Amino acid sequence: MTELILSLDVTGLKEALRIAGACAPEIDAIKVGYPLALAAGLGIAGELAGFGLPLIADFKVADIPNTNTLICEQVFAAGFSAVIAQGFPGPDSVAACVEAAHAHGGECYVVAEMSHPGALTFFSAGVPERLCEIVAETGADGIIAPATRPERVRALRALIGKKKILSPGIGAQGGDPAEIAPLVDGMIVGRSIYGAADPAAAARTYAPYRR
Ligand code: 3DU
Repeated sequence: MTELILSLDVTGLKEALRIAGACAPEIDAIKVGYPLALAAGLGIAGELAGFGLPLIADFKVADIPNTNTLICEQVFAAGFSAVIAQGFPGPDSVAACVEAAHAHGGECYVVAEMSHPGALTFFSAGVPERLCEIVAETGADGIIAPATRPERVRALRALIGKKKILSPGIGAQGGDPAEIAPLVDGMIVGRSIYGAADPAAAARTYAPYRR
C-alpha cells in the first residue's frame, strides 16, 4: 500500500485544522514540521488527533543521544505516532530516537537522502547507503528518500528491503507521483495540496496512486 501523507506546513492553527479536516478522508497520515509546530506549539498534535490519522513529527532530530531522547519523549508525550531523525549524528543518536519511539509504540524514520538540489553536496558518495546500514543496525522503521530522484529510491530500496520508504518531493519539487508511488510506502505531499484553492480536491488527485 502506498499511503498519502499530507505535509501540513502552514503556520496558522485555524488554517491547519481547516485543511486537515477537509483532507482527512483523502489522506493516510499528517506530517507536522517546524513551521506548524513552532507556530502552534506541540499541542498541535492534540488538536489534530480528532481526525484519527497517524501524526508524523518531522523534526529531523540530529543531536547527541541524550538530547535526542529528551526531544523524542516530548514528541511522543504530545501524541505523535512517528518521528523523523537525521542519521548523520551516528548510530547511537539514531538508536536513542528509535528506543524512545518504540517505547511509546511509535515509529522512527531516518533521512537517508534529501530531495533538493543542494542535498547532493553531502548526501552522496556512499553516505545514503551507510545511513541505510544505520537504519538496519538500530531497528529504525524506515527511511526518507527523494521523490525527485527515483533512481536513488530504487537503489536505496535494494538496501533496506521491506522497511518503509517515505518520499517527499512530489509536486512542488517536481517529483512525479506515477513514477514514485510504486517504489515507496508513503508519498509525502505538501504545497501541491495545502497551497491549492481546494486542498481536498488536490489531495483526491493522488487517489490513483494510493494502492
Ligand atoms: O515540497 P512540499 O511542499 O511537497 O513539502 C515537502 C515536505 O517534506 C516539507 O515539509 C519538507 O520539509 C519535507 N522534506 C523534503 O521536502 C525533503 C526531504 O529530503 C525531507 C523532508
